[in-house]
Amino acid sequence: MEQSRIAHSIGIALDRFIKNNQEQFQYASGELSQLLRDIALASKVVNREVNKAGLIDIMGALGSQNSAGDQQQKLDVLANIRFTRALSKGGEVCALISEETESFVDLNNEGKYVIAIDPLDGSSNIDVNVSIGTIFSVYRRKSPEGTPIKDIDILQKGSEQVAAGYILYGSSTMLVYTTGHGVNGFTYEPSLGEYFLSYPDLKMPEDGKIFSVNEGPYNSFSTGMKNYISYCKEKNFTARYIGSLVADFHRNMLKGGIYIYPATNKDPTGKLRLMYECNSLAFIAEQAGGSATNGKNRILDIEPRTLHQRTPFYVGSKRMVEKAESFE
Ligand code: AHM
Ligand code: MG
Repeated sequence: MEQSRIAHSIGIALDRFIKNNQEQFQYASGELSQLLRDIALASKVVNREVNKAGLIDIMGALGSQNSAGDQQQKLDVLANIRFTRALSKGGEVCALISEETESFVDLNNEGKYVIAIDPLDGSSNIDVNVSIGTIFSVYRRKSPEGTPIKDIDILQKGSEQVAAGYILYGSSTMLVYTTGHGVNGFTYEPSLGEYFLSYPDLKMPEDGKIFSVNEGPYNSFSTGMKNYISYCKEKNFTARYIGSLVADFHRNMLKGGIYIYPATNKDPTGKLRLMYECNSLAFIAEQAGGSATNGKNRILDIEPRTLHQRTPFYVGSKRMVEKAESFE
């Protein structure tokens, strides 16, 4: 009782919160706690670099492309380096799946965990000073430690996640995560260099009035999707779309809303990546009482076949996701 009171006190530092809640983990050996601390530490370094973006010459395109053919920005590359370094040093992670690398990175250690990460999502917003984010998923490896990494370790369904979270580099920096026991949000205090609990046991409103869709490719949406957008407009819902998944998701989680990236002519299977964009947010949404589907099926039940697989994504308040699906 006392423990849970402390664990949910607003203002508790992230490190202490992780420690106090460690016994909730199914395998409470302290490694997952360390891993979360490693992610938090790397995010502070990335946060510093994001905040310096306009001051030193780290903005702008690097000129290379990532595995999906997108233009890589320098900060994407830097963030990937920071997170990879932090996660490989700790020894808890044996393999890393990243938006920025073609195949998974084998960290050649006895670590029990596999991480899927988008080190800096919303890259088109980096140069224009708009919120961006980091998204991560944590899985337990399935094959015995000390043996080579196998597909069963890497291509796990979202429902197998043991933890997931995101960092939002916004008007303030926030780290939001779940280990399957609800969702908690922490705000970064830059002068102290520490995250503090600001949103204990976050719950997404069951219904909402915000819809977040890029309507640019409207002509190539399915009839169902077009009809759902008409429905939102008839209902006088509010349209809000930043083009940064973490920011759009975070707003809808706090205020009640739906984010949709449907199939389009350009991206017939959707634009967003299952393994390091959708699964993590789907886990968080469900833990907060919301839901996430591909328009028909639960995101967390999709069997991944490839690392960079894409999927249509409907995520947000439960009733809104149900309503959107009913149009498909
Ligand atoms: P990225 O991984 O290249 O940054 O792309 C993912 C981003 C999401 O953050 C965002 O929701 C979406 O792409 C925006 O796409 P669009 O510009 O087509 O609306
Ligand atoms: Mg991304």
